[in-house]
Amino acid sequence: MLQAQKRGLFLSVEGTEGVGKSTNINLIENFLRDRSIDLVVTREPGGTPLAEELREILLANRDEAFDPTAELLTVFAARAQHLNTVIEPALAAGRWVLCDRFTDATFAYQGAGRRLSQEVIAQLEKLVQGDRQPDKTFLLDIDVELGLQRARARAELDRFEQEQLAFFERVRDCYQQRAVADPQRFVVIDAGQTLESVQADLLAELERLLERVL
Ligand code: Z5A
Repeated sequence: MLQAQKRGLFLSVEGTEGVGKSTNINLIENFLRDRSIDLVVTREPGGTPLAEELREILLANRDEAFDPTAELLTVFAARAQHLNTVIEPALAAGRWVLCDRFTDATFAYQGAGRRLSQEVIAQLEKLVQGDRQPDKTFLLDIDVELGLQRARARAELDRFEQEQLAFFERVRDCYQQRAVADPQRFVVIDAGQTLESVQADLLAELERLLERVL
């Protein structure tokens, strides 16, 4: 159940590479601020100085291979810091939180992508988050090759973006499965459309959300 009056609402945005997350998070932020919603915009991995340092470690290209379990634990270490010092206090103060990625990304990238156990990830999720979940998750869904073309045209590739197509296909499948399994939380947006159409869909979903919670 959405409970905007008592606590803030926790929104997350997810998707594979080149899906247009940053572009569309700006749109969501502007939309909510225009309606005078007290909002914290943040991201994972990151969102605090310490967690941002862990993000740099996670994304950096280096010669030494990053052990997948070490990667998983680093993601959750950053999340614990972020959740306990930024997200939970904001929600408790009645503020809304708009987070660029959250634990769905861990199930998708470390679970499906790196082939780590979804069960182990669920145990870490419980340890770090208890029952805390985003109230709404906007999944921007795109054909993997199209997304990679967009990401490659944009900037130098980080450690994740250098993975092979099959890795991102697994990541996308996992996101889609999670959305099917939890249709109340997920809103799936076709991000392969023109930016205007993507944004029109997003705005329509946001209007619907606000009608329900305000
Ligand atoms: N990661 C993980 O492994 N496990 C975890 O638990 C978490 C994260 C939380 C960093 O994430 C990495 O962390 C991520 C997974 C891992 N892997 N990677 N890489 P990130 O979210 O910070 O990085 P990102 O995926 O690159 O997100 P981004 O910066 O928001 O990029 P984007 O989705 O591609 O968005 P964009 O920059 O707005 O759009 C890309 C380009 O496409 C840009 O030039 C736009 O102008 C263009 N664009 C956007 N929409 C359209 C449409 N509709 N048509 C045409 N062109 C468009």
